[in-house]
Amino acid sequence: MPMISNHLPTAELQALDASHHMHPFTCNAELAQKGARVITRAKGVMLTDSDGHEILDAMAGLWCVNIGYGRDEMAEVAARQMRELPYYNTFFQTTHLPAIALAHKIAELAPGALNNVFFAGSGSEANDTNIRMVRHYWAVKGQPSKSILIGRNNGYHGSSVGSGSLGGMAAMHAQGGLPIPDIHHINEPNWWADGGDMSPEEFGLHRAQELEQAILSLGEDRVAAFIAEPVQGAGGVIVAPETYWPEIQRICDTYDILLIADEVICGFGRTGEWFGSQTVGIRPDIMTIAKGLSSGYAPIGGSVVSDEVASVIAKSEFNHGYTYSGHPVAAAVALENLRILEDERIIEHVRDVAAPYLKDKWAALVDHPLVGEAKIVGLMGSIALTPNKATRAVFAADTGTVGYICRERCFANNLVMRHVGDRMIVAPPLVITPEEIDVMIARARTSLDECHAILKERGLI
Ligand code: PXG
Repeated sequence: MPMISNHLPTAELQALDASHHMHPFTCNAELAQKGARVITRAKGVMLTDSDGHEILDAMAGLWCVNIGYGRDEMAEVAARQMRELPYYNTFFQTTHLPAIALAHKIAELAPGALNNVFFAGSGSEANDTNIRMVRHYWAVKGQPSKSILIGRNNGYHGSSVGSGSLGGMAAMHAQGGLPIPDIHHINEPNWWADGGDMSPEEFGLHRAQELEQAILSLGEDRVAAFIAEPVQGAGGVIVAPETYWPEIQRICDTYDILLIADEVICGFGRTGEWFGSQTVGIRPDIMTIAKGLSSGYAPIGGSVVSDEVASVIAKSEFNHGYTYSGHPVAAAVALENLRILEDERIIEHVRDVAAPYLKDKWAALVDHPLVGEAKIVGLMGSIALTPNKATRAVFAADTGTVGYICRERCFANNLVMRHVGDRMIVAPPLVITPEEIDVMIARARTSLDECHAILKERGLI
């Protein structure tokens, strides 16, 4: 095997990568032709690649590096924990300090009666836990027929068979036999795409009431839970109209349906509160957490469970768990991350400084000829690209063609801004400063201009 190091030329690293590494959510044959961009180091909000480019990471990795890159304290805590106790399980009547302390801390931070944590290695695993836990909860309560979970089209809850089924990504359901039985989906509250002539408020109510219709048609005695992201992330940063969440909460209360808030993206400060549920004003029975829990420095996720649900689950053995549930190194790293978020008042920074500063500049992007709407909550934002703002038209080219062109311009301008279809999205590290926000917006505007010129040149607009 060759010595693989940063000192190899980029083309060689790319060839080695293409020869053995299968990338997730990627057409690997196409990538092999092009070569993956090799990221070698990172600090704060900036990535460095193998050619020495400095790239502003407006996606915080995959929406996870909340405290920013390159924090030495995190490395030190990981090394210390590896020396002291690199691994032990929590299955057979044992526990360890990092798991005890982290569960305690999460219970302190989580709202209401969400005082119990079941650890997993990722958001997908945690949502798989949730499927089994809510079904088991109703079974223990003598209502085993309550086994259906309702999710939303275009929602994202992970990529395993269970969590991918909860999600409503058509492209994922098309591969590998998803969804599993007893998962149902309702439509998402995406006013820009689907609102037609309704006002956003009318539309929000209308889409929330789809949950009530689904419960009534499936049968109240068949539905276990509803799962949704407080702000839909991977679906394109879709912010529900204000009427939506109060109605969802009412419906869950009325029909005794558990509410699962998937906080994998929204949790740990992204929306300007500790949890997105606080921002949108809901009282979930379970929250899914991952990503920002450790700021991506170690893989860890979990389900934060209400006292009521946990007390029912506690009555008998729940035959479920992962080798790495509560992994001591990951838990210690997560605890240090929470300490940094708290001590450095990073959530206050989002709420009082970064989000208000970005909000105006983000909203101003609608002045650009390609931008139809600009939505933002805390530090997660999206813009809808359109050939005609007034009619909220879509491009004649296949969905995502224009978004991809724009994303490629961003990349060329040293900005990581993603596209979901023809929406462009950002979710930078929470520590981003106003000066860095200026750089982000300037690069985004340049990229939008270049994209606009390309669309004209190719007759796509
Ligand atoms: N829930 C939500 C809301 C997520 O965003 C998961 C669960 C699954 O977490 P894990 O740790 O199993 O990946 C996610 C993950 C994208 C993208 O392209 C988003 C995610 C993952 C990969 C890609 O935006 N979100």
